[in-house]
Amino acid sequence: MTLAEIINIHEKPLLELVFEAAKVHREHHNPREVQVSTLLSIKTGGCPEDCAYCPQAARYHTDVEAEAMMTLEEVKKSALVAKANGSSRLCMGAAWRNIEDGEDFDQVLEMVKTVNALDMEVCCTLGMMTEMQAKKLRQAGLYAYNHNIDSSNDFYKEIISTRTFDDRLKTIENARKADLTVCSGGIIGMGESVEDRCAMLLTLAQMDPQPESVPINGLVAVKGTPLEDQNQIPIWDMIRMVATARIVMPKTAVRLSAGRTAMSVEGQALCFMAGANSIFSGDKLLTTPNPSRNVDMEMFEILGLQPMESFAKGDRPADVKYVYTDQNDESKAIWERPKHRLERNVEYAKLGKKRRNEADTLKQ
Ligand code: SAM
Ligand code: DTB
Ligand code: SF4
Repeated sequence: MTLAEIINIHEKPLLELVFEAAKVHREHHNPREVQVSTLLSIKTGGCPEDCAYCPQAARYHTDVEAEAMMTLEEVKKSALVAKANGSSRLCMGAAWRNIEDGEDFDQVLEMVKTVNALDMEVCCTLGMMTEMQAKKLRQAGLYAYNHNIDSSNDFYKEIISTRTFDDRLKTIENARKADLTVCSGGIIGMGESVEDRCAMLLTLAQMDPQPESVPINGLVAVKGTPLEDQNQIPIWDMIRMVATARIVMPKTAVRLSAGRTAMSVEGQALCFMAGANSIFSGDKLLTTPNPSRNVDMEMFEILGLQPMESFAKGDRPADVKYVYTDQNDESKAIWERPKHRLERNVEYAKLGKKRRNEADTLKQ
């Protein structure tokens, strides 16, 4: 597969593209079933990275405050609610650059065990991860690891400077070495070109094996981030992206992810037609709004869709043979720490501070 081939697919007349994607979808999936995941932010805000889209980056002045990690009890309660509401997967997110061994990680391992025991698929998105950390998560019962490549290798440098595209690929490799399923996708609407979008799909499609799930996020432009003024992407862009992902990754679960509050039911219907077969459910993503469960259930009813059972695509993680401890950890990672160097973000952070100072003065 080449970039030119993917661009060719992406640029087909829209209805031909949707029709072709719908055919591929029906060959590999039950078109009535949609996998439903619930997101849970177990550690919100205060992140040291400079991802230009992210409301949780400490350096931007958004409404998100840094919070302490959730307790095991809180996680269990949220998981039970998610399960009762028809979610087959709980995805726990932390605003970390990478996993650090220690108390917090041990607590996450307990969370994973607890949710796995509820017969739910457990997914985590905790930033960069070593092979040993991945194996410990797997041993605790983790089913999937989410780590997005976010955009093309080229455009990545425009939105994040505190880590590299290759760092992202390395973590995905580590998840694979631990026998975890991989969830990796990206965001559209950050100012990238069609070529960047297709290059992102090419990187994902060339992974061997291809990711089991690929989230396609429409940028949620959050006030206080450098991307706050980005225009909402037209629904047609989302449909094209979903359809192209479906054609180049026929077996993957293509997840219609962030940005659904701005999409009509008709728009989402075309995305499902074009091969989307997963969503995030619940009125909150990690920190931003998402359609409520009732709104989504009404949409499912209208479209004749139903939520998928847990582990429909694979076995529940069985007990693994080995016990991974720090003693047998030969893979301690020293992640590269490129300097923060995105001029636009530096300027923006300054502007944010100025704005905050102005607001503070007004309050006095
Ligand atoms: N800190 C970890 C990391 O970066 O991998 C995990 C959490 S991070 C919030 C997970 C993903 O959420 C990001 O990779 C990005 O694709 C997505 N995301 C974050 N902010 C977003 C926004 N404003 N709009 C759309 N997607 C967003
Ligand atoms: C993914 O691709 N999208 C989800 C999940 N994986 C972790 C996160 C979307 C976050 C949107 C912004 C927020 O709510 O903070
Ligand atoms: Fe941190 Fe992840 Fe947000 Fe980047 S996307 S600022 S790494 S929480």
